Amino acid sequence: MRTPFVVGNWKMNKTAAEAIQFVQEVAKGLPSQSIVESAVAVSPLYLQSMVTAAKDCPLEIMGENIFYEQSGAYTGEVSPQVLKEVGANYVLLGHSERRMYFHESDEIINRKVMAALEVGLKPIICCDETMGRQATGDQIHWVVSQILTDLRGLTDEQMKQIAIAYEPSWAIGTGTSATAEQAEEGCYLIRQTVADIYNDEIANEIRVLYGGSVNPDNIADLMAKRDIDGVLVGNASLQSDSFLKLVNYQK
Ligand code: G2H
Repeated sequence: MRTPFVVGNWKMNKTAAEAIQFVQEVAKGLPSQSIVESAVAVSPLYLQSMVTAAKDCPLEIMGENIFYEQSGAYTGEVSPQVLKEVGANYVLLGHSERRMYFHESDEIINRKVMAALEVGLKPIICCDETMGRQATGDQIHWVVSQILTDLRGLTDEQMKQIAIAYEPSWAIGTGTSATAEQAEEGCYLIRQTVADIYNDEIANEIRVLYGGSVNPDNIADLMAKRDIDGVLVGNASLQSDSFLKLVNYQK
């Protein structure tokens, strides 16, 4: 039984004051015994303050990115061990915006996955897909080749610490989500790839998320699909009332 996972991704939005206000509002509306796990990926500048503000509520505050070394002469980078030290348990890796604007390759993402696991941070690895690949049949090659490299060298035990998010680039921030069927197809492909590389036990245990214009109106249809265990949400995670609706999608 995989625990449903609703993950917000704020990207480079919100001030420090707005971030604390969000936690206070969400803490009032988040059930303490929810069967849905919730997290929000935020700027490292105020992550620690948010962790402190969220100490009595089950909301996980997580990172949006890390570097692949723990410390050293890497000006401006975020250390995995420090992110863990200040209270993050999860980190997003390989988001399509990291791939597009910062030229992150799958080799780099793989090094980041290893660095996260080394300090007990659980990675949510994003796998993107550009427009048209589903229609041309190139989707399988595209998704599988990312997964093969991103997961290179991970042991069975390490695999149980990760989640993978399927995020078609054409659905990101556009307001046009993939249909539930398209999203299921991508998530199923990822799970099958994990089964092929590892085994059915790991493939059945690992959480696969869908991301791309998820909102309170379409989340229930997406979450009803067999291979979609969670969602990664940008715009609709920014406001506390919308985020709470996402977490309470079953009601
Ligand atoms: C995809 C998603 C969050 P949005 O990037 O990762 O953003 O929900 O705004 O499409």
